[in-house]
Amino acid sequence: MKCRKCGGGAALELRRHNAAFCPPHFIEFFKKQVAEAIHKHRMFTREETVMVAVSGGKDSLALWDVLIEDGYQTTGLYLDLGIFDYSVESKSKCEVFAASRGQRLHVERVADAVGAPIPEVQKATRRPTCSACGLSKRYLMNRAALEHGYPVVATGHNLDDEAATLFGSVMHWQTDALPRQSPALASTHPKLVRRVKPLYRLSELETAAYAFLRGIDYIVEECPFAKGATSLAHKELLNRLEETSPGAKHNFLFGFLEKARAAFERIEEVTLEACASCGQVTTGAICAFCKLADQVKRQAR
Ligand code: Q46
Ligand code: ZN
Ligand code: ZN
Repeated sequence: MKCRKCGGGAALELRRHNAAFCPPHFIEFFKKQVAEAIHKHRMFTREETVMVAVSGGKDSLALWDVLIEDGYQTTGLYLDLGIFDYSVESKSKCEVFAASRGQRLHVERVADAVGAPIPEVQKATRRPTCSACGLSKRYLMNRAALEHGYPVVATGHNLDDEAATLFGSVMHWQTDALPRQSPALASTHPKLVRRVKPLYRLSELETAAYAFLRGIDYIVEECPFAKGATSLAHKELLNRLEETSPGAKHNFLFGFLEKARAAFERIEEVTLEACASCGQVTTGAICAFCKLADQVKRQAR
């Protein structure tokens, strides 16, 4: 196997691109894919400061690293979910990374906002852990960016994540989720910041290779609640498909984005109101996050 660029020994074969790269040229390829994502979807400019949501895992830290390397202005956001040792260790990985790059890291404790750490939220609300966690993360990311005046939040979702989410939405024909599946969600309200996913063109294997080659120290263990999640089953299924036909994941996701997504956009835009309790956007009177936090607090009384 030879590097497509220099003919030297290749370290990584990318079957869906029918190419192989040596370490320096793989890093170059990786950076180009990120640059293309940012450019194509006008994710942010060099004048803006990007708030990078980091979990301590390979994807979000690789994303932060590549943005710093490319000269973007960034700041980190770590949401402490209060998930036992997993949260303790992942927070420390983020702090060490931020300090080594001279970057600012904002830390927010989910328990302070919701009233209990994530493992206890399920008991108080009987809502599946990951659903309460996902809702809280989206809400707190937006709130933190607004509070500190950052116009955009970037997350480390990669091609595998995006293809698996799309697969899940299609399996259940969640037609309201489909138009929201995008590498870049614009701000449609003054209280809503832009949300972008600059790694959507790169596979999980590629972000792992980048993190390894760049010497990033990340948390290898998954969140204990990830086990048995349907999204993991969908990922496995897509991986099996990818093995027999390289490029399957890419075609599935990119085909949707290019040819099908627009068909699901609702003609009638929903009207966003300010939540009567917290002032953030909602389609009802009280936002889903405030309802969740209220349930947790009532249970604790
Ligand atoms: S952190 Fe939260 Fe994930 Fe853990 S509880 Fe589920 S959603 S699995 S990305
Ligand atoms: Zn090379
Ligand atoms: Zn609210």
